Amino acid sequence: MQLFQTPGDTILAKPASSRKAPAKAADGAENFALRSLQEALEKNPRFAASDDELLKFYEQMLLIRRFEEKAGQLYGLGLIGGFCHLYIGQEAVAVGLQSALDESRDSVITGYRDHGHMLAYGIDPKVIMAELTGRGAGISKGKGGSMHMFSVEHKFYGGHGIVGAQVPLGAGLAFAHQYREDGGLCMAYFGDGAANQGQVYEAFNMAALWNLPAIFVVENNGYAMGTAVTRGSAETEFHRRGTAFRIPGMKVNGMDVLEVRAAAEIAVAHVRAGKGPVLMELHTYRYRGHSMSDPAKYRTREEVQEMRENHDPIDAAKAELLKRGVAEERLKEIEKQIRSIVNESADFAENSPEPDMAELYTDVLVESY
Ligand SMILES: Cc1ncc(C[n+]2csc(CCOP(=O)(O)OP(=O)(O)O)c2C)c(N)n1
Repeated sequence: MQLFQTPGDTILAKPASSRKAPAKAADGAENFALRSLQEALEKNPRFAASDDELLKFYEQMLLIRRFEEKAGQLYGLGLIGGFCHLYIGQEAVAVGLQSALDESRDSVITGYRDHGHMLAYGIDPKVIMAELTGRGAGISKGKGGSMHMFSVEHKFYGGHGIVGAQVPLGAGLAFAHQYREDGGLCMAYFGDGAANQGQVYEAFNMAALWNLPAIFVVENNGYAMGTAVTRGSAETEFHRRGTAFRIPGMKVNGMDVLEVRAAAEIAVAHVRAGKGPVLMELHTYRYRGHSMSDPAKYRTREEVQEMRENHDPIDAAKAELLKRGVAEERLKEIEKQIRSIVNESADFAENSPEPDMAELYTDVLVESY
């Protein structure tokens, strides 16, 4: 059985440059407009990172990985309640894409699998962990938990538990950037499952019609909870789903942080030039269950193992750094520093008080309307 198009399949097996271009449609010019960004990526499929830049990506991905592992442990200990969706395996997506954004003006919005996007946007791990454990010092004052984190200061607009809701909200954020003429764009992430929601296409239509500065990102991790992409989607090439709205698409290997960054630069340049929205499909994989309560009966252990062993984005970055001659000692030092940042965030969270009772009624709508 063909599982889905990510693991071990064409996109991960071959670099973007060697992928076969589809036949040109009769309306060549229009087809080119929709494929022009993909073609630009195929010409230069990997970002030419300096050693320091690659080290930074490695460090950020490792921070997300270790943070998420710690969150998984705290969940097991009963210190985190409610839902918790881990991002382990998908780190290269948030790190590669957001490294191309300008944190001072660009906004980011995503679904419930949100910790990695916050860490990639420079948000303090302490306030994220405090939120996960329901403490008053948390980024949403301990009242939002894993799925509902938010920081206007960091232009991070959630953290949304309603599948797909972040897409029209993201279009709204993009509209605000355009209206205020602040030069920013909105990056709106959603999953392959969310991509089948009607509201996504209403948002695409408006975004294209109004030429909004939006980058829509499908994180195609192969599954919507326990439903494999091929079981739930008639069109599994998600990057093509903007075609009806004349939104150019890009298909990217989300397990290679340098390809992700190269793709991000192309998309950002397009949007900043006022050419309207872009739709990116990032092929990726989540190693853990959908949430912490996932029986994982829909895939084999071997499939997960194959991805971990042969396509891991952090291992790949590490191998590349070593190949470039970066000393192993330096990588070990980074690993050590990250462990201590993550441990500090867990200690901070565990030692922080729960929200004050008075907080029950703040930031909550209590009147009838
Ligand atoms: C409107 C709505 N419908 C259903 C759900 C239940 N639900 C939560 S996650 C999920 C699957 C989403 O999968 P995908 O978009 O692929 O994202 P992933 O979890 O893989 O990151 C569903 C159906 C929900 N939260 N909201």
